[in-house]
Amino acid sequence: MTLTTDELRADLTLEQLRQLVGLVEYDEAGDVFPVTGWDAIVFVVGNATQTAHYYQAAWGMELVAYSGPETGNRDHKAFVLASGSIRFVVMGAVDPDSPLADHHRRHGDGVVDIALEVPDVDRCIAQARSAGATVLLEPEDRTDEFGTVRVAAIATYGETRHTLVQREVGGTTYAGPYLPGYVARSSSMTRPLRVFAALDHIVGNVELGAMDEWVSFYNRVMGFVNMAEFIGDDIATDYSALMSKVVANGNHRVKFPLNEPAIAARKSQIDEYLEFYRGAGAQHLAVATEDILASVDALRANGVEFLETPDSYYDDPELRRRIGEVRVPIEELKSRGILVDRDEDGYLLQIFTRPLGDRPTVFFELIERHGSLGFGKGNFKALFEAIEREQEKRGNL
Ligand code: TYF
Ligand code: FE
Repeated sequence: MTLTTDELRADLTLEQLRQLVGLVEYDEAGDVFPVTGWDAIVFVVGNATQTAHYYQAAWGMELVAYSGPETGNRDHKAFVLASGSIRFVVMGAVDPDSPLADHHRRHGDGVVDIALEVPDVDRCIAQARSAGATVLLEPEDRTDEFGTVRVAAIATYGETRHTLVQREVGGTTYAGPYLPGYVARSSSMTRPLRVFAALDHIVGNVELGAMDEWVSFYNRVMGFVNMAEFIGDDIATDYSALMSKVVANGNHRVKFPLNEPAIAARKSQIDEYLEFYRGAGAQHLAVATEDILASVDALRANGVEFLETPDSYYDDPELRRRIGEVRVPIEELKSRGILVDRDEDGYLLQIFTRPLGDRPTVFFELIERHGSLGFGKGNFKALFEAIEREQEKRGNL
């Protein structure tokens, strides 16, 4: 296997990336829609200038590129932030009549585009079209002094899209800081710690009854496979009031859990999201970190707020027995509120932030994998109870 752009961008070896996000071997020749990895996660926000500052100051990301009025883009400002193999783009309207302003009015801060890097845009679009996907942008070349990229886009759930980015065109790899139209930009901010190493998964919340349709979309259109972990009726009715299934691309670099609300007596956390996002959208972004303890300490010091885990979680003898030995004493996890889960392949440590913006919609998860390829199934009860405590405080339960 050759190095992917992800690894090159992050200066990670394939083995490091495999440990961070759980890659698997697969036969690329049989893939109808080959995906190399994540290209960028694009957010529309109310104030991109300040959001770019937040991702640097709180999360230690690095400003690498920019587009805006000074570069000839009168519609909006866009800041490109990087950390490890992760690239975020935050966009905010400058022109009051920008379509981004309308988008923000409806959805608030959120993810508009989960852009994926692919080796052959035209092949992907031909496959997507034949499988009935909505093509939002036909394949086109974009060129500047740094070279050419070929892009296209297809629609996914809600008003979310997948832009497909081919960075090697005619044997030459694009050498610019992001995409044609963007200029390199850095900032004077000091970054204390690299928190983000790689993106692990992005969860989509879809409407009641739509989960299986979207699982089928990723199967048919993009050749994604179903992963074993899911939340069925059992968990749904007991505490979470949601159902969930997970799809992944061939090598599991890109993983998409998809949630739908389950019919329950109380308003589910997914209903709350759908109400405040005004429809389906990306719910949480899980970021793989090399040291979740150091990351949580640094993030707390920078003012990032996490969901609280009650002491009873750590004192439960059943949990203690199930998780066995992990790399630190349980007290270290307890003092930080970090959750732990174990399955047949290994264990994982994880923690969830409060919603990032004003609406109770998008949030982050930090995850440190030690062999486990799962999503923390053993933590669903404790996690969903924590989310419901927050929902109750907001008056949305
Ligand atoms: O990605 C996952 O499946 C886990 C668990 O609203 C989860 O992180 C599932 C649903 C949810 C929050 C977390
Ligand atoms: Fe998750």
